[in-house]
Amino acid sequence: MTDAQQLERTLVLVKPDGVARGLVGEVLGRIERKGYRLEAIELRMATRELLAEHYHEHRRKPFYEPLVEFMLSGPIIAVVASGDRVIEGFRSLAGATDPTAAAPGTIRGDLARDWGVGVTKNIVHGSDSRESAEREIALWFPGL
Ligand code: DAT
Ligand code: MG
Repeated sequence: MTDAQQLERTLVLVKPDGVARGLVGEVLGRIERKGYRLEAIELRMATRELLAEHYHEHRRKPFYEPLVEFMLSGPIIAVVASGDRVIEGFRSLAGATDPTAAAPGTIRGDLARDWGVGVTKNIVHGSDSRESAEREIALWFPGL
């Protein structure tokens, strides 16, 4: 297998808490300093329909409705980043889902905590597999 076969794209979202707190530059800077390439960036409001597709796997979970309401609470930065093993690499930069438990040095570990609303406000989303990445990129950036 050649290195070229590991070249991937991932969908990153800076969630409404990250945008509201002025952390867009911080998140994008970490992606760039790690050496990944930014392929597309857009500031936009999500819609209920888009989030229903994006979070389809979580639709029956108890946190689904609060999660969707949170994701609709303000603008989001949607990003496509590329690089070798970027899907795994960005998940590593992001840290664990629960920001209280996320390791220091990670985006969530350094910049987020439990604000009394559980683990919902954790600043970023990153695709978790090649299949999810391609599905999510097609949702947020049709035609890219
Ligand atoms: P990740 O974003 O780390 O991939 P996930 O896909 O399991 O995590 O969940 C999607 C988002 O849903 C997550 O970023 C925050 C929210 N979430 C997950 N588990 C939760 C829980 N137990 N309570 C509240 N929100 C939760
Ligand atoms: Mg996930």
